[in-house]
Amino acid sequence: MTRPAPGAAPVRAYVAFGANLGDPAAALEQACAALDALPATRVAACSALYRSAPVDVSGQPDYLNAVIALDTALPATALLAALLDTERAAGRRRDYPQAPRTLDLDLLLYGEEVLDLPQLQVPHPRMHRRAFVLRPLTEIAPQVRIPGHGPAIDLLPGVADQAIVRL
Ligand code: PH2
Ligand code: MG
Ligand code: MG
Repeated sequence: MTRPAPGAAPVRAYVAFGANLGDPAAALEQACAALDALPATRVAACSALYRSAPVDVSGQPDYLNAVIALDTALPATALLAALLDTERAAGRRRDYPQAPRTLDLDLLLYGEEVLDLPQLQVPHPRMHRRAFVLRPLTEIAPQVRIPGHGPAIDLLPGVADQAIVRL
């Protein structure tokens, strides 16, 4: 079930922020303000920025990554739509898959739910093997569990070879 009943307790969701074009620090600030302004949603925490080498792509500038914690009563699919709107408002273009970007907002976790929809998979299917997600996520949520993978903190040794620096 992805639609909370009216008055239901908010769900803790985690969103990955990534950018390797433009002014990523400003984009993170704007993204947090935009997410905090969504209906029935507030930003609960935002990690530091991390500089990371591109993963699964080559020949791109380094990324700046972070993770944002939200408490939201929006259904997961409505939250996803809001993330895509926020990307577009920040001038995100999709010239080709994995193109460098001004703002990427990926829904990582929505409570403990597991969703496998055509447009949305939660937990994010690659989050458990990416230091640029696990490092900022465990900074703000050291106890968080990834359904199907266990405590996020236990996954850090497996990504220790990935180049990443906390700024
Ligand atoms: N995002 C990708 C592909 N590779 N690498 C890093 N370091 N950070 C990202 O945010 C990132 C990536 C696709 O969204
Ligand atoms: Mg992404
Ligand atoms: Mg994305």
